[in-house]
Amino acid sequence: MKSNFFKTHVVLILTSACFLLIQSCKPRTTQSAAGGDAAKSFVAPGKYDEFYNIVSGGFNGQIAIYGIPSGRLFRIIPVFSQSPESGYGFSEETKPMLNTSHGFVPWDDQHHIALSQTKGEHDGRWAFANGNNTPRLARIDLTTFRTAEILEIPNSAGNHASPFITENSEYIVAATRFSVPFDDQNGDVPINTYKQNFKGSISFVSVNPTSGEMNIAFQIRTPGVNFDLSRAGKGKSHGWFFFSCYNSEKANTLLEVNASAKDKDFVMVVNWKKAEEYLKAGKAKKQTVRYAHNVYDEKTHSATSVIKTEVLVLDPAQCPDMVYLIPCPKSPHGTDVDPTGEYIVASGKLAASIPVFSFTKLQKAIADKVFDGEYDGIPVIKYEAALHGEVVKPGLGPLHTEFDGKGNGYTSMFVSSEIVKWRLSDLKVLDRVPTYYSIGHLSIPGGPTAKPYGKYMIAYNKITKDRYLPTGPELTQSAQLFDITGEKMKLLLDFPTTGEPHYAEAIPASMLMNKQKKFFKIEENAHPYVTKGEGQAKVERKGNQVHVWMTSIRSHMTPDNIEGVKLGDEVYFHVTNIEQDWDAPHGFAIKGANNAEILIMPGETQTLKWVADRVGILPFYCTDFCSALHQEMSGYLRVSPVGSNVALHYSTGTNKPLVTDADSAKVNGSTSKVK
Ligand code: RUQ
Ligand code: CUA
Repeated sequence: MKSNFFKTHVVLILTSACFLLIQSCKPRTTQSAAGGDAAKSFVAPGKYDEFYNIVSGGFNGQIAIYGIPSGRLFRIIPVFSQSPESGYGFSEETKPMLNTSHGFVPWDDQHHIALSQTKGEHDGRWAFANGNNTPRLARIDLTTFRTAEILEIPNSAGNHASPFITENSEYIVAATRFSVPFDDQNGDVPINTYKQNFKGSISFVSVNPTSGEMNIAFQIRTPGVNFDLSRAGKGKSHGWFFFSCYNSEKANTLLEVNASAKDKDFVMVVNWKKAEEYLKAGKAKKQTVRYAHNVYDEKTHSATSVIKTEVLVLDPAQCPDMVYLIPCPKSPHGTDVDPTGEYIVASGKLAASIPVFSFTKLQKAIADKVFDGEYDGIPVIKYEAALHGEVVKPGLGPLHTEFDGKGNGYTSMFVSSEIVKWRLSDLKVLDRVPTYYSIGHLSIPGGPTAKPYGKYMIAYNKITKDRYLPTGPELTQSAQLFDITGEKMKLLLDFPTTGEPHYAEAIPASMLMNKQKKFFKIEENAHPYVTKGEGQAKVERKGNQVHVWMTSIRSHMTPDNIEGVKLGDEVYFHVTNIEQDWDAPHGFAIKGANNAEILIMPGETQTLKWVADRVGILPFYCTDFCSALHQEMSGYLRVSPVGSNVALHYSTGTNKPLVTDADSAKVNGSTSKVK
């Protein structure tokens, strides 16, 4: 993002130098922004925040949860990236979550968040997230704050315009950033045959209203443009989707210049109700593809990964009245729909104004066929015919717009480092406030819904220069909190963020805090290696695999002495946390573990695979400070040479006498057992 924009900036300087000379793009100094309002962002110790802020992590592939207005960080949810902290992506149960048609892909680049909606408002059930690198969508369960599902997207290369959601969570979309040859085509073609061979795709992913499970309902094959962002229509524009696209030039090299050649790119308008009709009428073609669908089951506490092989593709050429284009100035980035569904705001990164389209006018233009020719067979609506008007001289580098529900839009300006507030009705600029520095996305709680909660606005900045204590070559990214209750926006607080946030949503604390999962019921645990009580703990050998059925409870593990493991054995520690209490996780780690530790929630079973790489005594212990005797929560594993006659033996609480290896089979004690 950063480097792209620096390049963009260079192009901008080259192409519109005089424009830049009259408009200062330098942010004002830190001094002039000093202030903030401690009282308004202060959440007293022991008090709760008003909102959960669910923030994308960018290149860390995770999601972070902050409190608003305090800016306090509560949790990092591993989504597309492995987490050594929890064992996500390392434990045997969670590894399948990161399976793809490319194999195990343990990281991604996570840009956008969409919260589930009912009737255009947040319903507090799920958060959806995109993986921009290896095209994927994730669903996070907001009762556990954990990743519940990951779906790979075929015919796609860079899932950037995603996940945007319809007002009843009918669909989330995934539109490809890079056009490429489709998965069933021979992709071994010269890159300079882009114009003939490269195609774009938009996936409509259905969301099961009860379980939340995602499935690719259909895809639309599009001209070979780059999709950037999108928004669903709402209210009067329900049934429609809007996508910004750039590189209508179909350049395949030096895009910074070649994809900015034309005066206008497009907003692609999709009538998805129409698409559903075509689908029903059998107009979609079945295409052979390969993509992974990974689901985590909270009963077996395990994920499964299934490779799917078919997708339904609609071709706009065979489906009239399904797709239209509206010309849009200069490489549009965000395309945002206001709470009423009437206005569609498209932000051309290189444009000097912000066009605002009217859904009513758009419908009329379509009905009257006020077209300006075609692009790859898709009708292009006359710019003026769909235009409500332009916000004139808003600033430089408009990216994204959010709404306060009171008739105003707030647009982030990357190049001039500011947020500009303007009125939807007459497009008048009302206020501007500097950001520190180079803002990307911004978020107003409920901003993308039909009923924004307003009150706060959060800016997510790419660059912080002089705002924080420096930390070597890389400085922190950060967010800034503004009060938007008055006519003028007011800076309240700076807070550093983890990763590089792109989009975020915020939802009232009251919608989530009372429905949090406190623990998993042990009697419902259907894990194949569950141990429901200490009496069931055991160790069994299967060839060179040793399976340990282990329990954890404050403050010991059962078994805690294990002997008879041989060099080279694969040991699977299946640890069940048998606590039935809120916030009582236990960890498990063993010396030399070359994957991670695991963190096991109450009532849950997780498995750590470990290979005995040396002869000796290897301690294991709990990594989560769980009680006054947490340091005592530990055990020993003995590894003997291959061919040794030490029998497999496990015990807890048995202070067995010194025995010879040959004698070990005769050992007796309360829970001492020999296999
Ligand atoms: S983008 S900073 Cu990846 Cu959403 Cu605009
Ligand atoms: Cu369990 Cu520390």
